[in-house]
Amino acid sequence: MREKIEALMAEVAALSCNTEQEIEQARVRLLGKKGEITALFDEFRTVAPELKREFGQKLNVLKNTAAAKIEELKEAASESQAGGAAAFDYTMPGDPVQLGSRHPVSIAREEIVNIFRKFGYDVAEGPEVEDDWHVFEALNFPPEHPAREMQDTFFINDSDNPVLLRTHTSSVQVRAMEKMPLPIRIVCPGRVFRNEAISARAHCIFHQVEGLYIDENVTFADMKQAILLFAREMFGAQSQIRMRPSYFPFTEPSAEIDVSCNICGGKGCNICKGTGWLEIMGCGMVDPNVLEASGIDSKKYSGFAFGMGVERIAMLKWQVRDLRNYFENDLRFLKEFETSL
Ligand code: 2NM
Repeated sequence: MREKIEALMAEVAALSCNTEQEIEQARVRLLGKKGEITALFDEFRTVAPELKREFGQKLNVLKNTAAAKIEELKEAASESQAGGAAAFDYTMPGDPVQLGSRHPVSIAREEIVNIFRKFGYDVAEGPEVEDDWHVFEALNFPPEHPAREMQDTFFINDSDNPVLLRTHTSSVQVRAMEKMPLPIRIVCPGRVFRNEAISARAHCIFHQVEGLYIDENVTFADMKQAILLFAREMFGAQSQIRMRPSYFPFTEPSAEIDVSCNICGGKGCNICKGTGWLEIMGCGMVDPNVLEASGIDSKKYSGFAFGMGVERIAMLKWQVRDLRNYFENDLRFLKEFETSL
């Protein structure tokens, strides 16, 4: 028995086969049901009791060595198959590169900004993390205004001079009024943050484009014409606008702008809920207090400002029914905009 074990040990050590078929044959010959090592285990039952300990150990070592060797050969074989020059066909075409597409919010923001650039507006950007002055105080928000409460605004800290996330991009326009030479004609695209429950119509993060024009003798009529021309570029040449009186702390007078429904042309449909009109933005003449807070002489200068939500404009332009489509990244939704570059 000792000789048989030693002979098989030597055989296992010398074992060399390349193909998976050869390896499998070797495994069956040694370790299979009728294999040579298996046969030795049968023979072991007849070994004299005083030799059982020695032979038992040797047999186990043989069996484990053989099994490890077979595994080793298998691994080497599969590696050489995957990496071997002969196995890899370099003429195979590669996997196609999956191109993404522009997000509808990006497409809409770009379109809005480009329309105003064509009108001669510059683009200004500013910080998302702001202070109370640029978001509220300089914009004529009274101290007790609800937007200043924790429920509506995300505060980063609660010191006397709080750090907060901007709730509108008007803060960028305050920074522009403080720094830029007059006249000022800018649009400010960017993310804004409001502490709101997420629904089909609201989210705590959304995108705005706000505009500002300050010069001598800027009038309400100038504002109306700029917005009408914008609406016609964005929603079609047939578009009409109407104004409804409104209120914002930073403008006086203020108005809400509706555009005639681009689906039914104003006759009334389920998109405009039968009214023929869609609300697209707020606007107004910049309050003299706001001009003065940024160091602009309100006797000499006047201006108008407006603000719109990019998600909302995209919803109206492309009939997106639920705001949540914008951040779920469902490819069936995103691919709808593949050609709208
Ligand atoms: C709106 C509506 C009306 C606005 C005002 C200003 C600033 F900085 F000039 F005071 N920026 N944006 C404004 C005015 C924004 O959004 C609905």
